[in-house]
Amino acid sequence: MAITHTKLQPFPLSPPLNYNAFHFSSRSLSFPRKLKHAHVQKSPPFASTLYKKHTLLSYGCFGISRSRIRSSVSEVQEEQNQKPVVVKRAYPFDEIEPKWQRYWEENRIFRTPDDVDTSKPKYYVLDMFPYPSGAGLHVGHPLGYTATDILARLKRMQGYNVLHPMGWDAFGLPAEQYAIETGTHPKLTTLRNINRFRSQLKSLGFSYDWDREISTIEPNYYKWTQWIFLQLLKRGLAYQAEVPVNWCPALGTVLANEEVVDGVSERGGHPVIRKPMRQWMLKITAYADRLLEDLDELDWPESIKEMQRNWIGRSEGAEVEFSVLDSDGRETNMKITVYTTRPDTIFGATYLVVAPEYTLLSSIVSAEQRECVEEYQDIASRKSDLERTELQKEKTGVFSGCYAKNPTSGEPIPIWVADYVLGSYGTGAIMAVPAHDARDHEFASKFNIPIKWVVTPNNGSCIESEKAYSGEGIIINSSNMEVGLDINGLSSKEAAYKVIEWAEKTGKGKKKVNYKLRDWLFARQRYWGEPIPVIFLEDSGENIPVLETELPLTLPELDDFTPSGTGEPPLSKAVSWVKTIDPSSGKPAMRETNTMPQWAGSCWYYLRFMDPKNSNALVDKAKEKYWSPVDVYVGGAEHAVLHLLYSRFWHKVLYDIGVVSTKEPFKCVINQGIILGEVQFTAYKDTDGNYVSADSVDELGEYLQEIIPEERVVKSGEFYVLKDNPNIRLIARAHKMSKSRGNVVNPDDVVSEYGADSLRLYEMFMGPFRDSKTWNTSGIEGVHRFLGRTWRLIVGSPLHHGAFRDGTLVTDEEPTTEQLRALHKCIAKVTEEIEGTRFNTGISAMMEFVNAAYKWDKHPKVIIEAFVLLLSPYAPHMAEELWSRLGHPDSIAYEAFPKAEPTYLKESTIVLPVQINGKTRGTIEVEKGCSEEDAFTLASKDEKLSKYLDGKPIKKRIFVPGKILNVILDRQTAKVSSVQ
Ligand code: ANZ
Repeated sequence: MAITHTKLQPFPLSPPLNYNAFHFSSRSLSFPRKLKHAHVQKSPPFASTLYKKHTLLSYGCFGISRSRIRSSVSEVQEEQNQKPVVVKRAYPFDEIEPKWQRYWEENRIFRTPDDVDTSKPKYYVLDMFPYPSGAGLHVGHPLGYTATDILARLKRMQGYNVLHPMGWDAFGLPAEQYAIETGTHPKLTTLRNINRFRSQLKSLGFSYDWDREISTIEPNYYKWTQWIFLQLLKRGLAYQAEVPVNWCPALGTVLANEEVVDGVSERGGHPVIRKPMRQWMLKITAYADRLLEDLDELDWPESIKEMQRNWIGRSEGAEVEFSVLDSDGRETNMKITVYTTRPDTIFGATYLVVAPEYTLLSSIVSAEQRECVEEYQDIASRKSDLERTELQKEKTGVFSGCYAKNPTSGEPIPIWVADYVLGSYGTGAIMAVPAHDARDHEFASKFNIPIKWVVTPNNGSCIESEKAYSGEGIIINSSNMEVGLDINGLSSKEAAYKVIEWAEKTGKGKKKVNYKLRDWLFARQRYWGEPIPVIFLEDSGENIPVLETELPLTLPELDDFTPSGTGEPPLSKAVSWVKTIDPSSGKPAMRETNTMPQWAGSCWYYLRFMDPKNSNALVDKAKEKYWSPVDVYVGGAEHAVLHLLYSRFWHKVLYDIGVVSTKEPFKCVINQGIILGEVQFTAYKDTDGNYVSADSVDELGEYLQEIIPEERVVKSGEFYVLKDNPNIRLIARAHKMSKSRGNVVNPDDVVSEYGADSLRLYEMFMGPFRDSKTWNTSGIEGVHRFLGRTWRLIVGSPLHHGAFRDGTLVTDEEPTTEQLRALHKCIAKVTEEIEGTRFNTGISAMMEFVNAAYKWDKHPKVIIEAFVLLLSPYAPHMAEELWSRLGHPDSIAYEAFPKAEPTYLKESTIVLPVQINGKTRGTIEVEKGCSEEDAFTLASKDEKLSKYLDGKPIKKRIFVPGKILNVILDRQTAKVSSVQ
């Protein structure tokens, strides 16, 4: 954990709290000038940042008050002997929040009944469940969780049955690595982390149904993960294959991709090679078309859909055979089949390339070239596919020593081995057309291979250039009547069609659809994962599924989690567990020692939440039918591809076998933006130590950089400059929060300082939900003040001893039309904005309402009650407290959400410009049908306009109803009267 969580207790809160300090009204009160640096020094790092920020507070933010006010957050007792700071709160959130959290828990307020209730519509709102890491919650977590919580609370109040659950994606590498380092069982670490996460989430007041909590590491959960695996196995969708893995000889273990950095192990920096190993694979490719087609119906961000389409990577083309030639140039019966998406360019194929791992390579390579080909293969085995296919990387390759025949031109062409061709895509071999493919062009230019132009753009230009022309066009140089093929003059499309037709007729090839999507490697050489429920007979090696009745197959206890050193997974050390008997034949057998990848448990957890305790089925049919699909699924964009694709795949398999009733699991997916750390300011200095303005820093000069504390910075126009030297412009940057930068904000600290409602409100107010935003502590202070102001509006100012009166200040009066208008405008806006997931503007509407309400003498109960209902999804603790003070014995959570009445939404006033002697001097707000006389009376009372009108004789008034009031003063009379 980056920041130690220490409450500000060294500076005790003297009971009872003196809330008087939080009055907004007093203009004369100023913020204590010198901040308590005693505190800054003694307090934990987070607290010190908060306190430093007070010097920069912009009190007028969020339209609350323009007047300078005394800190509503903290007051500093300034004394010469530097007495400790007393932290004060804008309202007693520290009493309210635990109280209501306890109430919700004890009364299980958010429990979704087990039985299906079809009398009401349903709403299933889901968060991507977290991996309970040792670092605890990050402020990024509550961003998505607050949004879903607001939606859940709104929908409950709108009469829906809401499913809003939480659980843990709890298998994973960090716990296992920690176990290897310390010998602590991963389960212990994981459970400890889960407990911490749970209590942190509870402290934020999220309305989860905790009775439905699930964890992927619990046998009664992974029983069903294993069950799904068996169904995949039964349908031929799980199979074994030799697949290259990241093998680290020095560590004697297989590494996950994330443990390999630049070809070496993250731990120890040892070389890692790609080595084929027996692995379980899942045939996701069998679902490629459906995964692609069904994307169209989903209400997901277009960017994610596009990423999924690219990942699936469907391409249409052809497979064409090229015969390998012997040393005399005669065709042998060896063939190389290439995959191409541009059969129209086939006459331009001047060489073939096979991937270094191409299976036939050793049988075609010439004796002279064998050694250098093998050396090349060895080097390529250490590179990842990504490194190999990077466009910018210089192309490498070796000649195989042999040739093939271009089946269309009849010409012999060399066969090269190059790592820009991947063994795992298409056929692992390509026909290279350097004139029309950039990679081939670069390669051919480097190795002096002929380049033959066969496509010309429609306008006939740009041919034989320095670069490949990869567009479509008109075919040239592409005719050979000996083989019966002439495509000259055809368009690329027509030519491609004709080449495929010719290849199919002559038996030289066929049309082919290819996918980038690979089958899913489903085995890990790890301890901390779900055991794969398969045994192998000792005599034949045949694999036999574990009987469904024997599930769950639980993970055996193990004390030693270190890798075996042979590549065998750690589970192979559990000898008595591994050795077993096949129940049907009675033969000795060995259990599978690979485990499932972390993705497995998260593939279907949303289904288990519908029926978490069912021991007879993964999910009850009626429950699934009622709750499916998930209505809104919120999480980070980092899961845009794999998690969402894998769970869609499993869901479709479950659909095919009748376990689920919908084709897709998640109707709507929303990605929250990331939260970056506070903006950091950097100044440049020259070698003499003088500041240099950032705009005059050139790349040639040598500069030192200095981080400038926020209190030394001011904004000047669009830029940030040094306060004491505004000519020096600074660089302002926000970085991703990370331990190493020390800019991680711990939500616990924010909660103890400002309360959960303030954190929730702030995270929603930071900016549009989907955008990236920067953390800014003074922003929390702003929303905290808003909550304090709301509290005082309804409950009143603190009594002389600092406590608050019971009940509220509301009256039983009938509301005025003005009050009803303000309220219904707010209802309409808040509802619309929550439903459109524009939570920030929903808050602005509530702030506007509170501002307006402060101007009223009386606060009728009906108006205030409706406002408290509106506030409740955002700031549920405060809303519960106010609701109960308003005399309601039950929780606010299931009260009807207010509905806006259209009659009060019509704008009844207009803003009328007022001119004096033809010059616009101000505006007045008037009723729509207002008369000239009323408009004039209002204008003369207006503070600004009255200066111009006051006592002066008027020559003429020009009034255009609804448009303008122009007052012409009688200068003549005015002069005379002033002389008299
Ligand atoms: C000849 C050609 C001519 C190509 C031309 C392209 C342009 P997508 O769309 O991604 O499927 N290719 C085929 N298999 C490959 C492999 N295993 N590794 C690397 N490249 C491979 O791309 C298909 C195109 O990528 C194929 O079409 C092939 O090059 C190359 F003007 O064939 B083409």
